[in-house]
Amino acid sequence: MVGWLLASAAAACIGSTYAQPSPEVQVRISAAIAAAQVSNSTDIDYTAFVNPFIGTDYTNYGDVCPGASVPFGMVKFTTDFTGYAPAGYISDPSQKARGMSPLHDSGTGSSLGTYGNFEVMPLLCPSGFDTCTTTLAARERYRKNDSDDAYPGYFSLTLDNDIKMEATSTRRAGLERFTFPGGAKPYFVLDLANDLPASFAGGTLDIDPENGRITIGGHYGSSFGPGSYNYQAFACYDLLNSGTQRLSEYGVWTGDTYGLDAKGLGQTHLNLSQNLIGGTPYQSGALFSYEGNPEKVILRVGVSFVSTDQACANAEEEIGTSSFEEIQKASKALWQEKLSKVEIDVVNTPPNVTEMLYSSLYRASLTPNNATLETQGAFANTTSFYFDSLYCSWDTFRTFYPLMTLHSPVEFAQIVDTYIDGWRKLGWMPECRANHLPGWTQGGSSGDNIVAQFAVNYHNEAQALGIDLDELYAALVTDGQVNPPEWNTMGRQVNVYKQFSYVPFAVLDTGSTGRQTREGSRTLEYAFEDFAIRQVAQVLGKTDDVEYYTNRSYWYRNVWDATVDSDGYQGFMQKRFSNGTFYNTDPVDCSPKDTRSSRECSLQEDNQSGFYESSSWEYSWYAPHDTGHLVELMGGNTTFTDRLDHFFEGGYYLAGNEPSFQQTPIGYHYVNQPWRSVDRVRDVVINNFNIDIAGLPGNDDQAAMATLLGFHLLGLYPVPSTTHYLIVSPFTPKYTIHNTYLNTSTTVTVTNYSPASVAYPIPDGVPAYVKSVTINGVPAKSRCYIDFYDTFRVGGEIEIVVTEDKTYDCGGPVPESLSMGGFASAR
Ligand SMILES: *[C@@H]1O[C@H](CO)[C@@H](O)[C@H](O)[C@H]1NC(C)=O
Ligand SMILES: *[C@@H]1O[C@H](CO)[C@@H](O)[C@H](O)[C@H]1NC(C)=O
Ligand SMILES: *[C@@H]1O[C@H](CO)[C@@H](O)[C@H](O)[C@H]1NC(C)=O
Ligand SMILES: *[C@@H]1O[C@H](CO)[C@@H](O)[C@H](O)[C@H]1NC(C)=O
Ligand SMILES: *[C@@H]1O[C@H](CO)[C@@H](O)[C@H](O)[C@H]1NC(C)=O
Ligand SMILES: *[C@@H]1O[C@H](CO)[C@@H](O)[C@H](O)[C@H]1NC(C)=O
Ligand SMILES: *[C@@H]1O[C@H](CO)[C@@H](O)[C@H](O)[C@H]1NC(C)=O
Ligand SMILES: *[C@@H]1O[C@H](CO)[C@@H](O)[C@H](O)[C@H]1NC(C)=O
Ligand SMILES: *[C@@H]1O[C@H](CO)[C@@H](O)[C@H](O)[C@H]1NC(C)=O
Ligand SMILES: *[C@@H]1O[C@H](CO)[C@@H](O)[C@H](O)[C@H]1NC(C)=O
Ligand SMILES: CC(=O)N[C@H]1CO[C@H](CO)[C@@H](O)[C@@H]1O
Repeated sequence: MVGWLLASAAAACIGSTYAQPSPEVQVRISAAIAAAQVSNSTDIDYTAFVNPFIGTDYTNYGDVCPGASVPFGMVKFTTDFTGYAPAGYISDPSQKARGMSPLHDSGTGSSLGTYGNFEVMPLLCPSGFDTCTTTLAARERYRKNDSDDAYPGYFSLTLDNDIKMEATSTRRAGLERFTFPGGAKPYFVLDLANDLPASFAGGTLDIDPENGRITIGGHYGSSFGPGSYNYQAFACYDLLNSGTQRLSEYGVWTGDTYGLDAKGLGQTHLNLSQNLIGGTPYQSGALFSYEGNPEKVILRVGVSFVSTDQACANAEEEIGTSSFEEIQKASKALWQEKLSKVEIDVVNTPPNVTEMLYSSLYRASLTPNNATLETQGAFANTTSFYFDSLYCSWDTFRTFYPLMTLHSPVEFAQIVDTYIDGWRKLGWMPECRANHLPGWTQGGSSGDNIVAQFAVNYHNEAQALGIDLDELYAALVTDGQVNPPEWNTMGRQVNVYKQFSYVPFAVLDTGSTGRQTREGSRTLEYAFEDFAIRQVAQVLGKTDDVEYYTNRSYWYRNVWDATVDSDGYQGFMQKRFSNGTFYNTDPVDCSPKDTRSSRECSLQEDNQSGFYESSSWEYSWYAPHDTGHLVELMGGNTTFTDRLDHFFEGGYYLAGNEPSFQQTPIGYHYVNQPWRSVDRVRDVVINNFNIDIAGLPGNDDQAAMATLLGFHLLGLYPVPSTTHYLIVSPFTPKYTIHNTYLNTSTTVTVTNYSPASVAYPIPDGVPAYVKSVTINGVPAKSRCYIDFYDTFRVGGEIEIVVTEDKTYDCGGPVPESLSMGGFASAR
């Protein structure tokens, strides 16, 4: 997903002499990798290889949150900045910090930002309480140059007045530590009425000076969904650090940008309703100071989506009287447990690959946010697991869940439970859940591909993992059959899809409402979602349904217009009227080569393009379950190969967004030329990813991008909703994936691996192309793909022999395609 309301980002004028984060971050990571390479120890601290700042830049919009979090933490402490900063933090040193806050998402493209509630900003108020700079504009400050720091479980930032802010966290709570320059009286402003999207819809704040506690909370608006939707959030700030700190003054304040700057010393209560006239955000909160000019101040923070009482209880339960160091150590241990599920041969892997891989694996467990027992609205008191920020399924079905499949079925099952519970409570599975609210649907019901991914790979364990497959299937069939009255946030426009066997353009729909755009891409996505239902029907032995949904999964063909020509290539996906006539648009529209920069390519209401956030050039490759037939539609193996080369070399590939993830770099596998995919994936990685702040080509999108890179580095590529993974060419000579639920460990060894192959182009004579694949001593039936059931499920050894010779084909079947007899039976 790209930020569809994205305004022009402020052109920052950055000198080369100063930047963020601190250069020490990379120095520390490089030293840790170098030390691990020398010691050759098996006892490796993988957290030391993680760079949380990758994707926090302000040119590629990675929108990554580098904040302190535990795996899948609800709390992610970071500093909120002015300007375009959807995750709160941005590394752009020309932006100003306005406070640190506990709630954030990571990688979302929402241009207004998401969360950022309950910000606290340390202040120096030399002339006393009434002169404190409480309002947003008055309190924002630059950072100290080259000083931001973060690693798993820890975040810190130092303001230009030398006040340092640090944070560490648990799932629903955390500690903030502030260090003041010697001798200054510490003041803090706490914000009630501001979050990143400026969506305050009313709330209250109470100061209990006796107990040194501030409870705060209210209602706020969706960051990527209907503006009329509100969610509730609460926090509990304990100010006394178990009695070691003494409050001096306290009170409340309100302000605006036009001169309102009122403070109420000694007042303890605010109760504000939504400001219905709109305009600039209403500003309000608490202000307090400490006795005795302590150099350090610690604030304990609990958050909840249920109540202030629960926010306080969460802090008591998860933090209690633990020290900053104790919480940080516990967080680090949780990260080590997640990161060590994938162990590589660090000694012989290029350091940048190690850093990219562990930073990607880190973000692959950073989101979605585990808000179990913190439910509201339709989900209040649910007995299911509950995850927030499924942001969005359209982004994550492709690589995020297929990676989780390899090593984390327990976590995967919990998230599948949250998808099924969405169907139970709201009628359809969630598509995009942002701030506990249904967000905008981008394609159709991509959650179908997520729960199907789980079902086909773990149906034997589903029951033990708490998933009822019959219920999972009922949820799928609802998505596939029941048209919601309004399909902008859930489900699909399945009534007209079923009537016409594609989603027609300009169709009379008398029974439901939604944004009638993206007819080409919606048809393609609905068809692949139908394949997901087909796959689960097959697991459950529902023969009639298998046939029915197999048929529907071929409907992608109904938007193929064989007459359209672009750059000499014939046949493109196009939108179509209900009478069958195609409505042709230029396949170049909405591609990087589109010369009309004002064209609206996302969720806007006009009908210029039939494709979502991409072009027909790109979407014409999209039939992941039936690529073999696509090859035929495009005119056969040679044309397909030429066309795929032209797609990349002619400038149509868009590394920064999801539609290009799928299929294209590995498309050559389907025409039996896997070595071409090896070259192309090297091209994609080397030219688009790196270890610096601009090291992602676009929004991380709840780690969709991170897991894409993870697969590329491991030399695998998933076919979603199946048990298959294509074999490409690992960037590391050896890795082991541990599945602690199945009690299996699988080691992939790349014989003849050369670090010189981590380059584009791969130099002549350097081995990188797959010559043979052996699974537990037995030659694999194909060099091009493996089945989860034969490999990572059972554990053991996979040997991949690579060669410099670009002549080896699949040596057996090419990856499967449904209409050519593929996916014929469930494993
Ligand atoms: C590292 O240790 C392994 C065995 O644990 C050994 O085979 C390998 O040669 C060692 N590598 C280096 C660079 O010392
Ligand atoms: C950061 O460095 C720049 C360039 O050297 C300088 O202009 C600026 O004042 C510095 N900012 C701070 C907060 O020290
Ligand atoms: C806030 O004020 C509203 C009415 O304006 C009242 O209904 C509500 O109970 C008050 N809430 C608190 C916590 O004081
Ligand atoms: C959830 O449980 C709480 C506490 O028992 C109760 O006050 C609330 O009404 C329940 N909410 C719903 C929607 O059932
Ligand atoms: C989510 O939180 C619940 C409640 O603490 C816990 O049982 C579950 O294991 C957590 N899941 C993940 C994936 O962190
Ligand atoms: C599936 O399509 C085939 C061929 O068009 C047709 O014969 C069959 O009746 C269809 N099956 C179902 C269940 O729709
Ligand atoms: C189908 O409908 C479109 C839009 O109304 C129209 O332009 C086109 O001529 C129609 N095609 C046929 C074959 O009637
Ligand atoms: C195209 O490639 C596929 C996969 O290798 C192969 O089965 C097929 O025979 C090829 N077609 C032609 C016309 O060469
Ligand atoms: C590693 O990444 C850094 C930072 O992006 C880059 O400058 C350097 O060239 C990379 N090194 C290699 C060997 O790719
Ligand atoms: C994995 O091992 C644990 C501990 O030995 C055991 O309790 C569990 O049943 C095993 N799980 C499987 C799927 O074999
Ligand atoms: C911008 C655009 O392409 N608008 C078209 C939408 O569809 C109607 C009906 O075909 C056209 O008349 C518009 O030009």
